[in-house]
Amino acid sequence: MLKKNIESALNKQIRIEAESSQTYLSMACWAEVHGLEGIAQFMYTQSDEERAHMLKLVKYVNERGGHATITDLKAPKTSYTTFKEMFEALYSHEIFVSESINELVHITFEEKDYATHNFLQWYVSEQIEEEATAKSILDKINLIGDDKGGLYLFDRDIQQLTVTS
Ligand code: OFO
Repeated sequence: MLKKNIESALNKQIRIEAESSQTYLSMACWAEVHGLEGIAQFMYTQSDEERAHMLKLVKYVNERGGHATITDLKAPKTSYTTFKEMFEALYSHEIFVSESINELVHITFEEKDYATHNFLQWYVSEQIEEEATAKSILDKINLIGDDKGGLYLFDRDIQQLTVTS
């Protein structure tokens, strides 16, 4: 049985994952209307992954005798000035999510809830991967700068990333 404070911390994370999914969906739309199919596909996939992260938490809370609560969400930003700005937002969002997961892990440790502590290790590893991906994309975008041809090629490259991951 989940303790109340763990249940509410997990519910907070459910909301964060849902908001992440919406944020990446919104980025996908912005990329798509700007003609960058590869980037759009990458963001659609990210959005689906975040929804899967949310569902995994939902199931866990309900299975452990808690109640996963589905709430309204903060509306994501709908447009960006540049692709660089969008990928910076992606990277800082993933850092924010990692901090939130760390905080959650900390609470489970303090409460001696080792089952939840163990469950959350999957998220810890996932965040290492997601931060690394976001950082390497941002590094590439920084190299490209304002070069339109570079962005075109990058859009093709990122499509491979979506297909192979
Ligand atoms: Fe990338 O946020 Fe989920 O875990």
